Amino acid sequence: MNNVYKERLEQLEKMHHDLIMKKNKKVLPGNGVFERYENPVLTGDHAPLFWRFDLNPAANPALMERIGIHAAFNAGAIKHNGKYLLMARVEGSDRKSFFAVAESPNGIDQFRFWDYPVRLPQVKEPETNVYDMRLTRHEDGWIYGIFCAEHKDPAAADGDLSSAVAKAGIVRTRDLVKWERLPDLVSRSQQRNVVLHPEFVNGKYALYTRPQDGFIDAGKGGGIGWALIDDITHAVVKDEKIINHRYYHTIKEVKNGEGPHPIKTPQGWLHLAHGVRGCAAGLRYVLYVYMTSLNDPSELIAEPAGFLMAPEGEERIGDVSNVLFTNGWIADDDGTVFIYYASSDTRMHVATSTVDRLVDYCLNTPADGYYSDTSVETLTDLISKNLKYLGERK
Ligand code: M1P
Repeated sequence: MNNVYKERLEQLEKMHHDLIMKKNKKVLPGNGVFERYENPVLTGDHAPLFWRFDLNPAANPALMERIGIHAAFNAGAIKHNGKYLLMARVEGSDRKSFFAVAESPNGIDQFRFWDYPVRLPQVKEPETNVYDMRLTRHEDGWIYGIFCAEHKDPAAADGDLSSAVAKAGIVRTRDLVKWERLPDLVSRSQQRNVVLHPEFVNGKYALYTRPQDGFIDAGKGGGIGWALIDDITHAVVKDEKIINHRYYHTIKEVKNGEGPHPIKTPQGWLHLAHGVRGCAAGLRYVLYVYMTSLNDPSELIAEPAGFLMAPEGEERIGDVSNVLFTNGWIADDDGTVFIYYASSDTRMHVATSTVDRLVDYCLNTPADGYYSDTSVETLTDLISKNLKYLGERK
């Protein structure tokens, strides 16, 4: 073993160890609805050294990186056997993404990848790329993963090497190690951001969908859809209705999509989603919440105006800048909610809140009035109530 190899290995091992063991702290005072944390929880650099380097000194005397792991983002999340697990979208420098589980004892730091990435069982026509898995522990006893399975568009014109088709791939597992692949979701439109509701509804499986005319563009489609499925082992979207719409001049005018599956609360189902608007800098992705009825999870009962979270500081910059995206959150038994979100298609972060605070935010934050004048009216109302209150205190 030469000195270069030895020194580099020591440095790399120390850096990797320090990164994983770095304590994460809340950024306070925050806005009272949730707290951000100082450090990202998962990045490409969290990938084990034995994924990236050939560690045999005879084969790799300069200890060069052989396989670049570029990013870890858009992670599904689940608590399993007392551990906080992220099902990350890991992207190599070859641009392919794949899934890998990272585990933490506390949900806010020390995320460490399991030794091997997930080897998804393949279907007859294997997809080129896979990403953005939502995990659902369903009342049928299985843990399901629904993800985007992307293929080259068979109808693309000659020379068009970008057009793609998005389908929803479906897998299930009991232990997050052994996976069973079910047939892809059959749907008339392109589907990304498909999420399984955790309970049966009228005896059927229920999916949140996102029907689009194109791979990127919603076209005449878009909105968060809702579809009941007779048989999850041969899932077909027969009827689909939009339960959360896009609107002109809002944070979700271009498109939106369900995040992780909703959390059941005494006041209703609490949903986390992403909304997209266009601007001179391109698309801007933010996170928002809404609630639906316990009796009918497809009935909207509350939606605060605007975003819950938008990119801030270093979150604004990355492979696809100005993007926050979420497909994972964990509601703990004590009511803590761990919101896992990715910034700019590059890294994962956590924010914490509670079920009570998020429900309060949903039910007591004014809804969008869709006009500047209604925004001023809402603001004026709060200002006058506050000034009266402050005056009475004097
Ligand atoms: O690049 C931002 C996001 O773009 C897509 O989002 P949507 O499904 O709303 O079109 C997805 O590719 C997502 O992975 C990505 O983070």
